Amino acid sequence: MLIIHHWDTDGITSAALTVKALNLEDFVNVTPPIGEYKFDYRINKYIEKYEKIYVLDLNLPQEVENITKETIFIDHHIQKRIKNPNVKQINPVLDGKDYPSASFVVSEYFSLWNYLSAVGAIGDIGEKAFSISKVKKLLDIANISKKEALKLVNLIDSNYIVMERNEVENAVKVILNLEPKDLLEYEKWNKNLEKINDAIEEAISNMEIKNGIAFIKFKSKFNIISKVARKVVWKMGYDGAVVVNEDFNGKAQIYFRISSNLVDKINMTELIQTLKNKNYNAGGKKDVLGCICEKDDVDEVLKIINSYLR
Ligand SMILES: [Mn+2]
Repeated sequence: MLIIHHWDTDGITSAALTVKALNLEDFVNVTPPIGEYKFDYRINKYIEKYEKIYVLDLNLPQEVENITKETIFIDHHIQKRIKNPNVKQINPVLDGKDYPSASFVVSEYFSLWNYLSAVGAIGDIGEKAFSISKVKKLLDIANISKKEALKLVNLIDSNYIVMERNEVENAVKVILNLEPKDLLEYEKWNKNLEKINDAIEEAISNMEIKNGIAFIKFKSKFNIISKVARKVVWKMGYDGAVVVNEDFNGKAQIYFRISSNLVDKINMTELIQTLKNKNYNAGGKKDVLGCICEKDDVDEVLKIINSYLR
């Protein structure tokens, strides 16, 4: 049996819950290349070797449409129905229900609820998850405070933020083998958090402010750009942040976040569409834009963003 899961806390806790529910002594779990929503050559090679596949918290219905192995596909993203009869798609969102996380869907499917079900939900929707009574109850039973639960999410997510695919995969075993209190002290993950915080601080130290908007340029192999922008807008109170990671493992990352006072003044949806029309890999929502591009294209993308700031 093979488990393929998302690289974030929800994906990792969903995988651990599945292993526990099926009482697997021996299991193999893999995650797609971090940041790329597709099955790569390595994952496809693994699929060939196994008879039964679980796909967890990955909004990739197209990747299993031609799969020939028995597949259980568990998710909570809005997605199309999978037509392949080899695939059993468990997604309550398809029936109009709302689920905070794949961990909740997995727990319901196997009737196995524990603190990992809650941690997955906190990973996906943040502090909002504390208003779900089941989350509160599961944390109480395990004697975990809200603060500790948030720290657990940061620790588990740290593996993908530092871009270590092997460690993301290894995290499933770690959380199955250690008690929550030991996870909070787990040295490697705590070291990750230190490295991540240092990289964020260094990025923010190179900040220029124009008309209330922060402009930041930095170079880091870590996937911290959204954290940098959130910190500048949500914690430091700037109206917006235009952040560029000039060397993200060979590519450039651009991120533009605006505060709620600017949402009515800057048409982010149109800006995202403008970039997409020019064939840039861009996406986002009404308050945030993310784009990954070649280093040579940074100036043009910034020019387009700046035209919306006037
Ligand atoms: Mn999820």
